[in-house]
Amino acid sequence: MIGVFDSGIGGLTLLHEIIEQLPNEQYCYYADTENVPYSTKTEEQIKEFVENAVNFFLQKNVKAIVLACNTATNVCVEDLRSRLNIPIIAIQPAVKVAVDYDSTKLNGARKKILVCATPITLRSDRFQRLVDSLNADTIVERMALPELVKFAENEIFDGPSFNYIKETLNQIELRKFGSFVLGCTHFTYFEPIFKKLAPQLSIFDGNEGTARHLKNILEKMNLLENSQSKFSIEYIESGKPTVNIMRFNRYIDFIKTLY
Ligand code: DGN
Repeated sequence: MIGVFDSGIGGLTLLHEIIEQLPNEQYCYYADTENVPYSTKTEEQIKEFVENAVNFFLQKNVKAIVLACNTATNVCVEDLRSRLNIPIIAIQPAVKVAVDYDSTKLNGARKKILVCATPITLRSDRFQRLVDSLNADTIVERMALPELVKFAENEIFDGPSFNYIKETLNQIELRKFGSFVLGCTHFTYFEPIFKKLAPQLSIFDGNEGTARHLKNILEKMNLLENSQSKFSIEYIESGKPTVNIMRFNRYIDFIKTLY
């Protein structure tokens, strides 16, 4: 079994991509519904929330844990990797993919990259290290869109969320940018709105790369499930004795419309 964690339903966008690449596995998706959104929490609190999920996964004897939450990656991944002896695969903003795209597709005419993520991700040391590791001439700008997490959790995918993104993008000179990086798994739900408001920009998220990384690691460790009959998904919501499966299925159906 593979444990997939997010503060809420954002990580379902990554789970969907993982299932595309690894269709035979058993999954346990843990949404920390009781504590979402993480933007209003301290790092200490987030560490505690992630620890609860990790302990839950360990009791289930998972073979790998996926942090499908950029915020959790930035706060916890190093500590988890130093303590646990199963693979911890962690999503992070796909800045490098955007840089590679810019340098090949834009014929060297390098433009700025706009990274949209939670305030915690954008101000984290880990994200700063990622930016520092890029070519010095790459310009990365940050934009926090914390309200999008709430819109996503409430299944508000147009109207108020459209206006919120539009008003925020209106405050910047979009023509200076070559691409958006959606550095929060909740933001992938709004990709069609970003596309509509800025059709000239390329959009990247970390889902495809993270799923590929998970596949490579499991392959190397000889831990891939080959038998088709084994596929299953279990959903867990913190603080809730029963899970609203219909709600999860609605998100999964919506994610399918994004691709
Ligand atoms: N989905 C999470 C992320 O990728 O950062 C964060 C959501 C939140 O709780 N703020």
